[in-house]
Amino acid sequence: MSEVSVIGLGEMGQVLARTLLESGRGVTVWNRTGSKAEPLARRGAKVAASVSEAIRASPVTIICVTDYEAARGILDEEAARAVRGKALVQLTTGTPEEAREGASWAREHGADYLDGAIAATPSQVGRADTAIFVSGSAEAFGRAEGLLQVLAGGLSFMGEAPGAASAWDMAMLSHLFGGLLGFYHGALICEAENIGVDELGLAMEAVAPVMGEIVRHDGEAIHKGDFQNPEASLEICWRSLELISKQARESGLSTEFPAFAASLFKKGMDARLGGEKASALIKVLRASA
Ligand code: FVH
Repeated sequence: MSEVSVIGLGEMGQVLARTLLESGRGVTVWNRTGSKAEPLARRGAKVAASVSEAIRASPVTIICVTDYEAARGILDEEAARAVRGKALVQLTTGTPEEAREGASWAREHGADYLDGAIAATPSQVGRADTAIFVSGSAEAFGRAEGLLQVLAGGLSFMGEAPGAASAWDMAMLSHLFGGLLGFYHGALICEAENIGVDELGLAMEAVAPVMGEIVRHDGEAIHKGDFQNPEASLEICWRSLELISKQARESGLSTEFPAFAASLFKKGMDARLGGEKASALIKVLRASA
């Protein structure tokens, strides 16, 4: 028996398996394209001939493949028989609904199910400050906690609702990609003004805690529904976005990102929210859901 099996050896799965091996755990691996298991076998991993063999090899199995469709395809009838009494940790990115479906499938086949999200890139796995969110069966968490802690010092159990970890993941990814789109547009501005984009990246890292405070204040305002007495009104933010659009036109840059953001804030202006906090834009977004 191994201590843990890892199914899916893409960029992320490779690192998960390697990190567990390096921590001295006994690891069994399986991947659709078998050649990806070879570097891990050289480091001491056992290579299973099938998914069900991998699941049978350990009390805990971690799955990390492209998406839930791939995961559903992998978990065939033979795998369904193998999971009885095992803990299954699904680290494939998916929606809360997919996590709930995964939990039902596991319950139906007698497995303890944990759904999780890795809030890191492969090179960040194994660090004390790396975050993995998991939710679902407390029993499965008890069995997998020590292993997951090896992968991410910032491991958090978000409760027994199977969809909770995915909801956290989707919400944080929404912020990440929104921010990255803004950063890529910022890169265009830097290029137009002969500023190194690497310098912009460094500057953004330095101001991240202050920016994080703004996000925290917005979270509190939205949670309480209190949008009065703004430090930065929705109108002033809209004006800034209009300026970014103007700069893009002046410099012959793409206006796609600032025009999109400004158009959303303009809806806030039209809804007479200009004098409220910028986070009052949530009212517009809720209304157009
Ligand atoms: N890479 C990252 O930075 C992110 C960080 C946050 C979390 N994600 C999620 O992790 C999942 C896997 O991502 P990945 O980066 O490892 O993805 P790939 O390198 O493309 O590897 C994909 C693996 O999935 C296997 N696979 C795909 N389809 C099937 C299938 N139908 N049947 C069996 N296996 C399948 C693929 O196998 P192969 O192509 O090597 O045979 C790889 O093992 C993902 O949810 C991210 O959102 C990573």
